[in-house]
Amino acid sequence: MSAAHFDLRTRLASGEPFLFSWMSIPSASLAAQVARLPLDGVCLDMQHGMIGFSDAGPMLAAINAAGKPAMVRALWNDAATAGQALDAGACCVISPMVNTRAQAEALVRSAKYPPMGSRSWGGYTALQASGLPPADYLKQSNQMTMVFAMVETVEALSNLDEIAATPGLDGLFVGPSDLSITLSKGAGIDKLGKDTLAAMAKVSEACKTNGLVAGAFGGSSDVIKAYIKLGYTFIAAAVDVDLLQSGAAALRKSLEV
Ligand code: 3PY
Ligand code: MG
Repeated sequence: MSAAHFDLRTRLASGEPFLFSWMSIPSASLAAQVARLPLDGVCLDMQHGMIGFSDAGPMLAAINAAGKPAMVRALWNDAATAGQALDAGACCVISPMVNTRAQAEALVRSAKYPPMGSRSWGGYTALQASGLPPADYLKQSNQMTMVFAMVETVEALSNLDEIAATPGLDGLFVGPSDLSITLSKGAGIDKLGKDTLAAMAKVSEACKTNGLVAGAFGGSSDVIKAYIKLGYTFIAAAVDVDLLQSGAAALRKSLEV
């Protein structure tokens, strides 16, 4: 593995919680700053953030230049997005709304080179950043990059064992907001609700059984602590806009007399 590439797989294999920031604002300058926060990596949210692909390229470069792992939450589980994010220098793709084994298999196909999948060749940026000759990059890339399927619906829960056993998948990533919305049939969002936590315990167990990394969107310290207790280690800790808001609120409060 080249020195230029952050070895996320080995870091996650340690089992130590990996807490990363989650960006919604499309700015390479801000990404460079966020990468230097005391968190373990940066994920660009291309689903609900305002980040398009032409924003993501320079943002991924800025994060990689800071020596932090750069990740992408894709817009959707389509055939193109995972390969495109990996080509642009992400070391990990998190794909939303993976509800069936067939969708999980399609995700692996788009993110992994043969024989594991059918990712198309052409990772100009990632190849250059890896510092590897093309033949070595081809051989090592499936190992150097990781792919997570988001489990965030009742349908995905009902197919959990088949999804978790998908060859080539590296982890599951729970979206607790969508999960609690579908569990409650739209009644509300409850990231620490009894049903949400019970479902998340099952996902964590399925990860253990299948040698996958258990990931989830946290967002606040009480939620992060609860998910770590359930065995989750790959956790989105905070969103850029929330960090700005909470920093300003804390400053304002500290100035109250
Ligand atoms: C969810 O909680 O549904 C997510 O997708 C996290 O952003
Ligand atoms: Mg979601």
